Amino acid sequence: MTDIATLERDLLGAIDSAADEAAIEELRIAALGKSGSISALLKTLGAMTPEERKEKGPLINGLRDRVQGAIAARKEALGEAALDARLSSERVDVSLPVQDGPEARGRIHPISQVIDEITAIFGDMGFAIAEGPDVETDDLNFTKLNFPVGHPAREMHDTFFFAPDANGERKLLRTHTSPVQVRTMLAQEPPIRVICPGRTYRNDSDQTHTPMFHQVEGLVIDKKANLGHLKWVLEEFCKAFFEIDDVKMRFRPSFFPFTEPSMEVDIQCSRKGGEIRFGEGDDWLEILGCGMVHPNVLKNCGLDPDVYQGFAWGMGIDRIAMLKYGMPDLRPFFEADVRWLAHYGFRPLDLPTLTGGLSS
Ligand code: 2NL
Repeated sequence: MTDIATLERDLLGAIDSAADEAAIEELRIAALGKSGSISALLKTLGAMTPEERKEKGPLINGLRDRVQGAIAARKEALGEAALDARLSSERVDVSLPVQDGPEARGRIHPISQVIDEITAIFGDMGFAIAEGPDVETDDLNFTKLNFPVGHPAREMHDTFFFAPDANGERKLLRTHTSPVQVRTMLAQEPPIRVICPGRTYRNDSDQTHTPMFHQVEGLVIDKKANLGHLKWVLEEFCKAFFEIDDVKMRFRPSFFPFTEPSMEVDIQCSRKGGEIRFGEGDDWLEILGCGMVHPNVLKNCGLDPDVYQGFAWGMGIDRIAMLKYGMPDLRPFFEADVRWLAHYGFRPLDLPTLTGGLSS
């Protein structure tokens, strides 16, 4: 057997038994690479006599062609085998049940849920949503709202104050969301219809009060906005929010510095066995405060009280969330306990809408 024939037999044998694509590549380099065995043979052609070259040339070139062909064929076969192996090991079983994603495990906090519900109801009545900063000026939180400096009503809104800045101004954590409505009146022309949900703060901490809580306030300013409109808006809200067909409401005289007249509002309820139901029975439960915007507030916000009038109301979100969803204690609202949230939370994709149901 010639050297060339021996080399061919050895190479084809090795190619045939190469186990994977890496092994075949190693063989290709060893035979056809720059310093490969076939490349070395090809190089010898240059030093041969023409007769010798005529004889050996076709033999060496034939060897190269057959080895190249064998490598290509083996590579293809190994590639197909590798793909087959991957396809069978990575097969997807489409009959398996879908695994729960984060949207199925996560929960919406009842306060966020109630804000979404309130937004859906007032949005449907044509109200816009306004938001403002938690850190406010004394002017927007108190003075513009007709709490004069030194007035005792300020004491009921004791809050957290920041150190005075270079101008001696002491910023504070807002005690209600009313400054957002003040900002709205200062920024846009009536007619105004806004609701302002958000975090509020007071220096209060006991069984029924947390230093941070949530409020939603509403404001309507127009030339002829009146108390009848206020009563209708609140009645429609209560029916929609508590998901009842009808409800009696009671408006009792009260006092707020920023409204005149001012009222506290109770809704009809029954209390049987510790369970409160709305829209039935002959008991009452206070749920909000409201009134006609005080002329001083209109003036302070750049509106002429002889041209414009309006009404406003405010309520505690945490409290009405507890009432609607039967939660007995306020404190777990802010404890970030996932077990509580798993029990009282809402599914993220069940967005409250008037047509689809607020709380279902
Ligand atoms: C309550 C009572 C109330 C308002 C808030 C308001 C805002 C402006 C002008 C006039 Cl800018 N009024 N807000 C009015 C009446 C009552 O809240 O008991 N909240 C928990």
